[in-house]
Order: sequence, then C-alpha cells, then structure tokens
Amino acid sequence: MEINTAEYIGSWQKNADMPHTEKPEFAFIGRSNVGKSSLINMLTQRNGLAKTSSTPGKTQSINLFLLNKQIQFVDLPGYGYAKVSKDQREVFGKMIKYYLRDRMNLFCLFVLVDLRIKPQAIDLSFINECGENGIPMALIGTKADKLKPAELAENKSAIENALLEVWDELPPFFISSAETKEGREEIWSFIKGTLPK
Ligand SMILES: Nc1nc2c(ncn2[C@@H]2O[C@H](COP(=O)(O)OP(=O)(O)OP(=O)(O)O)[C@@H](O)[C@H]2O)c(=O)[nH]1
Ligand SMILES: [Mg+2]
Repeated sequence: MEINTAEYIGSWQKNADMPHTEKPEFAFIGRSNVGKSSLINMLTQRNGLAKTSSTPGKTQSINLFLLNKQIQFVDLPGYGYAKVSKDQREVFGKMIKYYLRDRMNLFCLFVLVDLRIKPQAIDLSFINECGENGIPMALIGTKADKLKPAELAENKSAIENALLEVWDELPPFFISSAETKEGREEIWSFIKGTLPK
C-alpha cells in the first residue's frame, strides 16, 4: 500500500471528545512497550508519525492519524504497565474501554502481542474480553526480528493454543517487525480486504 499522505489529526483523553467521522478506523492496542507506535510508523512508512520510546508508558492518549485522506489509524495507550500509578492505569483503562465500546467507525482492533515471551494472562484476558464483546479483531505478533524461526513458531502456537482453550476459531494472526518491515504487506492486504468495495 502506497501512503501518499499521513496526517496527525490530534490526541484526546476521551472518546466522547473525538471528532466523529465515518472513515474506516483501525486501532492498535497491547501492553506498554509491545511496539504499537513503532508498528504504525512501519505501516505508514513515516518514522516519527507516532511517538515511540524505549521506556514503557509513552503513549498516554488516543492519537488519531489520517492516511491518504481515506482511512484512520488510532494509537492507544498500552495496558498493564505496572509503573504508572493506579489512578493513571484506571484512566487508561477507561479511555480504552469507552473507545472500544462507542467508536462506531472502528473496523478492526489490532491487538499486539510480544512474540518473544510466552502468552501473558493480561493479553489473553484482554483478547477474550474483546471477543466476548464482539469487537472485530486481529492479532499481531511483534518484534519478530528478535527471534529465531523455531522460537517464533513455538511462541505463536503457544498463544494460539491458549486462545483455543476458550474459542473455537482464532482471529487472523500476523507476524511483524518494525525493524525488518516483516508483515507490512500482509497487514495492509488484510486492511484493504475489510474496506467497502
Ligand atoms: N527489535 C524491535 N524493537 C521494536 C519493534 N517494535 C518496537 N520496538 C522497540 O520497542 C520499544 C517500544 O516501542 P513503542 O512503539 O514505543 O511501543 P508502544 O507499544 O507504543 O509503547 P507505549 O506507547 O509505551 O504503550 C522501542 O524501543 C522500539 O524501538 C520491533 O519490531 N523490533
Ligand atoms: Mg506508543
């Protein structure tokens, strides 16, 4: 996918304050530091469009980007970061919850999981809750460049098996690396497939 224009629209603390639009929207969520903002930059081929950091807890609001004047990407704060205060975690939790509950133009939520580690309870419970709420979802395993192929396959299956204990069917599952750009074509082709013809 060629990205001709990528614009930062703004940041909001509450879904209710966000501009309403019917443009198809794709949001990125996952634990702090999993690589949400980096993936947005990789997919849009714009380093620095979404702010990244090696310190977890960088993204603290709902950030909206408009691509090719046509579709929107949303960079969300991470969940489950122990070092932010309990109050702040609650604020992030509500931000995410109401965004997911009320955003009418959300076409797909990409849930990012770190492929370097075994399935994490917080990821599984988040994914299960989204499934229960009927949120259209796809999984993206991140930081694939850090793993050998065998480890990658093993960790991906471990996540799939954990989900298959609860669900009969798995959501689409992509592998990505912001470093090598692995997964870029597959993710864009999936996004295009969800758009109205
Ligand atoms: N090797 C490698 N590092 C990555 C990859 N994606 C992200 N990182 C690194 O992981 C760290 C966190 O990346 P971010 O994109 O800021 O993560 P985030 O999920 O947006 O984090 P928060 O906004 O804090 O929730 C940064 O140091 C990135 O350079 C990847 O695919 N490969
Ligand atoms: Mg971020």
